[in-house]
Amino acid sequence: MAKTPKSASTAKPAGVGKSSVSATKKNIRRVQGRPPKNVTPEYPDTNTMLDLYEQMLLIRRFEEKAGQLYGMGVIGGFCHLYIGQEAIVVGMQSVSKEGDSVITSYRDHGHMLACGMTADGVMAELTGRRDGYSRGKGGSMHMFSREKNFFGGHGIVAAQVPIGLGLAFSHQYRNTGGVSLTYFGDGAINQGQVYESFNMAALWKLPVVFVIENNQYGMGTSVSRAAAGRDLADRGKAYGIPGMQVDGMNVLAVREAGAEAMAYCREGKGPFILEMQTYRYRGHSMSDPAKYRTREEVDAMRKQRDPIDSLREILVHDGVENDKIKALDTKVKAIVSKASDFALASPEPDEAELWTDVILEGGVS
Ligand SMILES: Cc1ncc(C[n+]2csc(CCOP(=O)(O)OP(=O)(O)O)c2C)c(N)n1
Ligand SMILES: [Mg+2]
Repeated sequence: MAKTPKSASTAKPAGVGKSSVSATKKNIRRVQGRPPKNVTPEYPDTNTMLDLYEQMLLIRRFEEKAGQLYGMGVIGGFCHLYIGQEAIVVGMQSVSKEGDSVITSYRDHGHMLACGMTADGVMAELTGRRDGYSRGKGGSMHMFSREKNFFGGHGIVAAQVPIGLGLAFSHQYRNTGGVSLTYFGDGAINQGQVYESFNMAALWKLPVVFVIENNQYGMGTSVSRAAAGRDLADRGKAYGIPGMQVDGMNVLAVREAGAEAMAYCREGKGPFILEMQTYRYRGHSMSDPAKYRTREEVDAMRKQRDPIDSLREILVHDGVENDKIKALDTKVKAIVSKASDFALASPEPDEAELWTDVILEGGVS
């Protein structure tokens, strides 16, 4: 089991508030099923924690920049920010293996960066430029990378769930040993296709982790007004799929739960559900003024539960020098600033490209 970080048992650093920053069983509630033994990652060493910190910060700063560019009219169309939810994809990727596949909704920039897609390429796509991942023709919701096993980027709520199931089938059929990490929201969980996918995944014991990112809202509707039965981790019970409810604002808890879930899948036992309890700080999309909740609610989350601040406090408490942390802040700022410059210097697609890459001819290799 993960070692409890010192900061959890001593006086809490300012800003951590009531939430525990350690990955203890308090942060994870098991719904059903026994985990395989010895799969929990060790309490990470300092370098691993610095890496987690850097990755979460990269997503945060990248998204802030995207929000800024959107406000300036440089990014158009849809743009859904992931700010507040960074611990989920960073924690999951940190315990995934080469060859695992990832698929998600339209709130996808964080997933791309965590999969190793470049900030330059993602920002160029957001700004509709030729050097973007979809050559400037896809935008925020439509980027893919075969090389990094990232399968989008899907604008239709829950549409990615049966596709994620298909990716799991492919892992099993081709015997790759990989797992399909299929992310979707609390708004998607009530869709019929999700349960058809649960059924088939359980029946065929497909290696898929269904990651529910429960950020408490589907557009302007709170989960309490939309979902009967609040524990979304339970939703696989009828199919015998084990589930866990996880503190999704705590990257260490996410790692621990993710490692268990993925090990379960790799042992050929079938699917696993993780309900990540999280929060999005921004509106649903850039055009949402978010009037359906109070400023106090958002501020309380930011102050007491922020995944990046919490990890920074653990690092400081564990004796990491402030300069080392500041150097990462500077490094991340430079990556994002370079990405923005790169995007703005890239030309828009040529008119002649209007009909290219619309339909893929010759199949996927
Ligand atoms: C099938 C379908 N119905 C409705 C919409 C409109 N819509 C876009 S996002 C969204 C809310 C989804 O919320 P959730 O699954 O919680 O994801 P989050 O935005 O919170 O990440 C809705 C209803 C859509 N895109 N597709
Ligand atoms: Mg939601």
